[in-house]
Amino acid sequence: MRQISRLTSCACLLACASLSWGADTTLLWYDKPATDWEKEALPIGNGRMGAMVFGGAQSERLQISEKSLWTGGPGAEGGYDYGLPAQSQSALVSSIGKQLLDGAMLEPEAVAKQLGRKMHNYGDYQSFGDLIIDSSGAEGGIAGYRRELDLKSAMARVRYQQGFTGFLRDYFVSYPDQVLVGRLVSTNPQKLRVRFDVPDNRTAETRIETGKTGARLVITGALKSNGLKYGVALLLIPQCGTVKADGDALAFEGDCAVVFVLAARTNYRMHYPDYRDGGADPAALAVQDANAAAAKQYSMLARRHGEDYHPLFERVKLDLGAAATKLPTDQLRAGYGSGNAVADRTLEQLYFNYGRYLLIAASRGGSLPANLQGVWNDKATPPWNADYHVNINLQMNYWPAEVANLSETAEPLFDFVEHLVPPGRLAAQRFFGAPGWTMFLNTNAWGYVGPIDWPTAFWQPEASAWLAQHFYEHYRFSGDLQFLKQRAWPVMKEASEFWLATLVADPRDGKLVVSPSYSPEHGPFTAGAAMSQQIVADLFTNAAEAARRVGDKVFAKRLDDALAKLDRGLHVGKWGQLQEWKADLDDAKDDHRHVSHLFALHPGRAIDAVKDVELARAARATLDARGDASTGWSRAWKINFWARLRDGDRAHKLLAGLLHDSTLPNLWDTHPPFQIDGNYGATAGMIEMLLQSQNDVIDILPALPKTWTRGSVQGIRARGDVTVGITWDACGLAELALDTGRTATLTLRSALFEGKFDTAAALKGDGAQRTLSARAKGHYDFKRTTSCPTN
Ligand code: FUC
Repeated sequence: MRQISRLTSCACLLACASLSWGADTTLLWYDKPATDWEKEALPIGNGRMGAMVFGGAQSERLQISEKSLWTGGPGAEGGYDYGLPAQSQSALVSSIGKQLLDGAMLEPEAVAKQLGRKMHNYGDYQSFGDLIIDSSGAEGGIAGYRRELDLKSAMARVRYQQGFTGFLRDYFVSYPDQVLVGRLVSTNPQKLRVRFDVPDNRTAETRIETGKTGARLVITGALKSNGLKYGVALLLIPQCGTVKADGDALAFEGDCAVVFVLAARTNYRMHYPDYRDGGADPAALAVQDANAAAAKQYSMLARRHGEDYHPLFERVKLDLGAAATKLPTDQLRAGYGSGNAVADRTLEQLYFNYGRYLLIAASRGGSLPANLQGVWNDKATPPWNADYHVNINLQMNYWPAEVANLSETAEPLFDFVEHLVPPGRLAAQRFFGAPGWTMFLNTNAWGYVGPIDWPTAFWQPEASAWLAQHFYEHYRFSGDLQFLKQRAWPVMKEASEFWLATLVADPRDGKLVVSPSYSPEHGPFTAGAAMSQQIVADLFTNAAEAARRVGDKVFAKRLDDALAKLDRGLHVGKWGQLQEWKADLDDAKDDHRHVSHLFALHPGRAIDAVKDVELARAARATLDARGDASTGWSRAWKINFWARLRDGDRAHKLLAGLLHDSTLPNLWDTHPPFQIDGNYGATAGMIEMLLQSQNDVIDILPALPKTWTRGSVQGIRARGDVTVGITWDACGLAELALDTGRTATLTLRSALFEGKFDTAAALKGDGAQRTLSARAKGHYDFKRTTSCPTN
């Protein structure tokens, strides 16, 4: 890296940086360093790499993760079987299925004893290590400390004064340059010692090289568990002063700034069954990444990062009436719900922006999808292995992707699911003797597709059908027929083949049901639990539509025929509830966190609250009985449920509960423990409150809570390739802007159309629901013409 001009003086850097430090809804900030990884440290990331910034003054810690560093899997001592038994289990599965069809109800423990399998070398997502920066040289107490995460620039910053010296540090993880970049500025000479600490479950060889323009620390090694190779390259580039080796660390001394770049690579390849890029030398790749980045000036790296990130983040803007606050974010959160409406709106807006930020930071093309912790993990054995649970959690991670106009963040999900199809075919064969593909509760980086032995959750063969929904939804939002043909259809068709082959006729009524069937984490094994039926119905409905679009009429007909005989899982029970099981077993006092039998309401679309009034009432009865208090992701799902039931106040109550009880000081969702799905699920839920389109009607402000008295949202997406802007006030919708990507007849629903409004576009129909003939690249504005007396 060329030396930056000393004219860019440290004083200027400090002053310039402070300009962005107003408290607003795109900034998390704190007045002390973090000490707790989970609750306080601040996450930055580029999808593949993540860093947690602690912001310590004398000793800074950046804990690093890289998505592919997993123990277990192929190469692990004792072997690995992808969760697949060597012998077929299909006779056993169908005999249990038959017992259930004959009316048995089996305890999960009993079924798990027969069908469960011990996870063998399943592995865990790993921490890559810790970048530690010890600072000495300045004397005196610390003053003016501030640590922040700027969501507009995706940069973490730390600033403080020690004695007469001012310090400014900023960090970002660049997607275009695939490195973590840091800049450490001081107004007087500073002394830094920089090292990289590696966890002890791997080999590590450290090499230090110093040159004219800087110094390099390279660590190379392999996980002891499975031999997966990794490499770290850290380059320290002084803008003045000197860098030299100091044992296993690099030491900098100088009176201005030093920049570092850190690259991390493994020889993982997301490819069943080998999962290795055999020829890759991760240390050499990391050195290559770091050298390429270091050839650019800091300002260029920051500019490239901004040019990549900014357009994604800026696509959507939400205004709920927030105002600048002097409160640090932890205090803003702690005070939430205590009577200051403006402060509450400020936190809600910030939380929404943070959800979008976290999705961009944890999911970008070219790496694994966001796991239970996004991309961040500091442990060798994290909760639930920090894996991919597919009975709600991975799916919830991607709920905001389309609606929040970030559809490219779903790319890793599509790649991941496609790569699971080949092992998923074996799961279908070995457990069911069926064609197509399936998988169960959870998976890892190593194509695990079998069931585990956790009785209350292990049986979940609906996972493949649920994941297929994301492919079809991408098509519904984008209208991208090529994506439908080339990527969605193969995944959907094979998932459908699996269910066409395994559904059985229920002697109770002759309908087709899933058996064995198990409602997630709850109740006995039965035939035809609601969630199983609803997910299969959703798949078949989507696949029948898709089949017609891609011209596979024969398959469409098979699906139509099956749908005609399928139990849709929509039974109303004795206390008016939507039944969780086909028999009316629900206990009105049960407050279990899973409400999976409302899948048809969300993320499915079989229950339309406007048309299916009775089913909507039953869903409401179920939710009332389950109650509002729950764990993080469960509250987030309930926001979406209530939004789909068009009850904005109740959806907001769930959001408020989530912020109050299930949100950590760094605004991460807590189950507990930290689980990122709740952040994503709530972000999506906030959009569902403002806009819905699941039933081919663009429904404006379907669930606006009273407490959001005025506001606006720009850039959110409706199905049919439509980008939507909405402004509302105390009288409801005031302005609507639609940008249409395709020629189509759109159906719009809004109370606005019942009053007086202006539009240049021709609308057909009357009342709240109208149709609009939209052009490709069309822009349409609608404005209320009457004034609002309470404004
Ligand atoms: C699902 C949930 C659990 C937990 C786990 C990671 O199984 O039911 O509560 O969130 O995922």
